[in-house]
Amino acid sequence: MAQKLLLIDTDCGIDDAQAIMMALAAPGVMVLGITCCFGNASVEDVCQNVLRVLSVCDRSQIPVFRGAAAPLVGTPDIPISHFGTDGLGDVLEDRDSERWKTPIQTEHAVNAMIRLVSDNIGQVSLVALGPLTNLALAVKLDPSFPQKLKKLFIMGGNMEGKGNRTVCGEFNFVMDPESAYIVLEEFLCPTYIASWEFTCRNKLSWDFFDEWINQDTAAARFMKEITSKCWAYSRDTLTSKDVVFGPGFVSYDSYAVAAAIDSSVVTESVECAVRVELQGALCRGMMGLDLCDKLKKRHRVFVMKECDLGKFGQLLMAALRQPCKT
Ligand SMILES: [Ca+2]
Repeated sequence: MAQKLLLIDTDCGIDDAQAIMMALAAPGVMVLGITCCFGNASVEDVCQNVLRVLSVCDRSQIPVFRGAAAPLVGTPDIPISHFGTDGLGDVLEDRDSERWKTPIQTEHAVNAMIRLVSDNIGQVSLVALGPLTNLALAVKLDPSFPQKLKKLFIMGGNMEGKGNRTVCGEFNFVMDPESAYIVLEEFLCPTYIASWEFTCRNKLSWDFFDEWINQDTAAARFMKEITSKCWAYSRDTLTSKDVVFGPGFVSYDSYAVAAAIDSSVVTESVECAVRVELQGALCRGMMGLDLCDKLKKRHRVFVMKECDLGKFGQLLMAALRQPCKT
């Protein structure tokens, strides 16, 4: 079986760490590199977080690239509370030590993205787990970049107008609406989107979470530690997800990785054109689904709707069984 080549673009918070671990654990998947973007934390913290995840999984040979530190327009509005100030729950020691700074590649993430995909034309699937700034920059630097990709998987946007960052906007898209707009207009490759509502509607139980983090592995101990003091993993704290969709464990970014690893995880999708709203006090950053073809766009994307939770749970469970014995 041919290996699946993945390139992961991330704003590594706790759920990104879960998603990256899922990709690392999947048999038949080769992660060519990980490109970093601001989002859950500063891009500097994001790079360090990725290096920590790779270290825990004994996969430090995978190159990590620093990318965009801010959105295309305006200044970054980085939350300080969701996954802690460092993005990984504010529990890890030796932040900013040379151990986590030295291994960052000197090549810029966007250049690396273009190079790695151009070296493997038609073979690389790009999985985007944060604001889409690096992707927007890539298509502006190399307009042929999207057509060199095999597939694009995005965690971001919304399909019902329900927001988590703003009234109608999902976090990744709201952090850089212009980049989300550019990507959904200019990436004409096969595109699969895990929206916020889709991930919340396919949540797992807290019982699953407890079994998951209590596995006897280095990765599970790491996950247990970084979620230990994080309010987003407290059963007692009501998040907007709980208010709208009921309580449960949602590993947001892992759905995009799961779809990239095994397409049968997604059992139903809506195929339609989409566009990101750039105006408005309530709707800036919202993704609109053009179900009636009003926009007359040629390019259609697949907006995920239903998920095989059994398969998804297995992929997630395997994610924490690392480092893998070879
Ligand atoms: Ca993310």
